[in-house]
Amino acid sequence: MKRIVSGIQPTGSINIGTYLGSLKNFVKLQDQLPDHEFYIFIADLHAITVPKEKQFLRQKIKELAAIYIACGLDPKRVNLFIQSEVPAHSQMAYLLQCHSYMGELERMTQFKDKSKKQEKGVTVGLFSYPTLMAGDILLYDAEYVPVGQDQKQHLELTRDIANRVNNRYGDFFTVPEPLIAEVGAKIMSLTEPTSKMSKSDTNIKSRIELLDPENIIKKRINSAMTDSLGTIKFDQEARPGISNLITIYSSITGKTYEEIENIYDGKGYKEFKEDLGEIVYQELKPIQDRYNELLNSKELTEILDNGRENASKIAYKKIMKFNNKIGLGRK
Ligand code: AQP
Repeated sequence: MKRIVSGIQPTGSINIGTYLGSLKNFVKLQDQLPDHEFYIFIADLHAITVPKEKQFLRQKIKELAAIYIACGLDPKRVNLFIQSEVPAHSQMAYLLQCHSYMGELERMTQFKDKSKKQEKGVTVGLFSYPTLMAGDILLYDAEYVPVGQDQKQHLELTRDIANRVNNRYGDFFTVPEPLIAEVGAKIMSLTEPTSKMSKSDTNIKSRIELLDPENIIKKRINSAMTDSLGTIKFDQEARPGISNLITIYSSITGKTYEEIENIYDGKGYKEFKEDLGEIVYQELKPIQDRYNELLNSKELTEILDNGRENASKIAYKKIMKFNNKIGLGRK
């Protein structure tokens, strides 16, 4: 059976960047690829690479689990689980660290960016993050990994590690391919449209969170940075602000950039932003309703228990085989 694996970190409240770049794509794929098994997880081990307060982390793990299902993941199609509840992820990360080089990890742009932002010490976990991600994927022999543009470099490293292990010990890992959403692969900050919209950006106005109320959603769109030209035209390089809003519009409605430009030909930012605020609100409203039903439900606990059982079986077998392959333990 072919497999698809992906995860999201519970590092904050999920915003429309993660939703459009990742979550919405998972939901589409589960319907488009009925012959694939899905392993989707809450990447809590990744979340602690930058230290988190205990209660905050617990809350965000639970929220993210409910959001996954509220966004339309079908628990009959998808094994949803919490990464730390399947210990093989940490074990595989260590084994892959022993098959990776300092130089290749030092080149990772996410490490360079995130380590610069750390006021206190940078953890070894932040440095070795890509080997944990490689383990997440290779444990399940995933064929495809749906990710946003920013994770492409980590996926390339995963492919390099998989090829290295395969060359050294004989074919063992499936070499995965990235699946990047055509539109929405990189949603930018609303206040600084040349940077990615991020959960941990200290400026709350930079994003719309999936659980934001109607008035906040509309306020954030209205105050999103644009430029003084006033026309609705896509030009990523020269006009990143309006282009980002057009991308959000396009990835929710499915309309092309050209169709959107035609609709707003001769109209200004005010009308465009008002419509976009309503479009985003209408997209998020049913997700919020379902989220509230799920958050403290037995249903959610059962989904996570089931996901853990199914993921553990595969992951445990793969770790045991890898230990054996490289000569660890007893035969
Ligand atoms: N702004 C974005 N546009 C498109 N895709 C995005 N993704 C994240 N932000 C955007 C994609 O969502 C998946 C899960 O991301 P993640 O939470 O595991 O990691 P991240 O990319 O580090 O997300 P953040 O929000 O920037 O988290 P923090 O602030 O904690 O570092 C990935 O596939 C990602 O590409």
